[in-house]
Amino acid sequence: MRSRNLLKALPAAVLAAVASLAPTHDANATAYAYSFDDIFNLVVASTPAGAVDSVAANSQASATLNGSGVSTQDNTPITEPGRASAFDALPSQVGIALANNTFGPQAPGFPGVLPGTNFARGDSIINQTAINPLPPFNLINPSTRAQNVAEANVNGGNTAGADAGNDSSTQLTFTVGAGGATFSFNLDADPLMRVATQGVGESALARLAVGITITPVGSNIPVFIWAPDGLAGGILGGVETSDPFSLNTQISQLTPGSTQYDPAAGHFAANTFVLPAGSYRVDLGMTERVAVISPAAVPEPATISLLGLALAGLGFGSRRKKVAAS
Ligand SMILES: [Ca+2]
Ligand SMILES: [Ca+2]
Repeated sequence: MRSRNLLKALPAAVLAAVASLAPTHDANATAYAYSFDDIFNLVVASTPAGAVDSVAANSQASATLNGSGVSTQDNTPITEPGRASAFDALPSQVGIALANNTFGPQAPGFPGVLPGTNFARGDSIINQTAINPLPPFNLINPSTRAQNVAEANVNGGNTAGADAGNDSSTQLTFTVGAGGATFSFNLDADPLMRVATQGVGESALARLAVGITITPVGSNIPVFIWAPDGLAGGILGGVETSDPFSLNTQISQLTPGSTQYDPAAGHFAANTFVLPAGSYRVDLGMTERVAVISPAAVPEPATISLLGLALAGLGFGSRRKKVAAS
């Protein structure tokens, strides 16, 4: 009895001992992801010129690192007296402390990572709105600029995960008169995404999204959907006139190496078909997301083979002892 218990306990003990002594790969490997988008010169216009009934916006950011998360947002009504027409979430960050609206990548150059550092962060701001900030909320003046960043970096050699994200969204409602109206959207965009991993088993993901929808008030079925994808089409209820590259895409790195998405700034434009009389809501949204994983160190394949031999040896020994005892 005593001998059998000892034998049953041994493989686990051997496993633990060998694992603790085993050389590990990826001990200093790092996974990194960065997603940034800058939407500027955004102008919403209607023909005939109209006014909106209400406007709201939300700038928010969030980040988590190894299960510890934070989030921030700013959705103060634009009609607040004396308030500039900006919505500016404070940075959400874990493991790093950067000034509000630090949008540049923290890893140097491309491909870049930050060895020894674990952090996740998100930040966002809507600088202006496409609607005058005071009644009667006229469209067109001034234009909007919105910037979002999500960035995360985790070091290898331990179990770590991080994700960061942020959203900027603006909703406005307007009433179209008896003659109907056509809306146009013009914007410039300059995104940048980077992902890099150094070790086997690590992963890094970055993605971005930009979308505009128009939905009749009281309905949940949009009559206009536009998500620039760099291709002809990808629009419902209107016509795309400029869509030079995708604003709804992602990059990932699942083997050691790096990938970058860095188109030159481009202009995007589309307009709706004639919208009949009624009340509508416009949603303008942009999102950045990153996720990085650097798994716990694992034994080298060669070590696993040695461990297998050791366990096989133990099994062989136990059988011999049983034979000898019977
Ligand atoms: Ca901010
Ligand atoms: Ca398109």
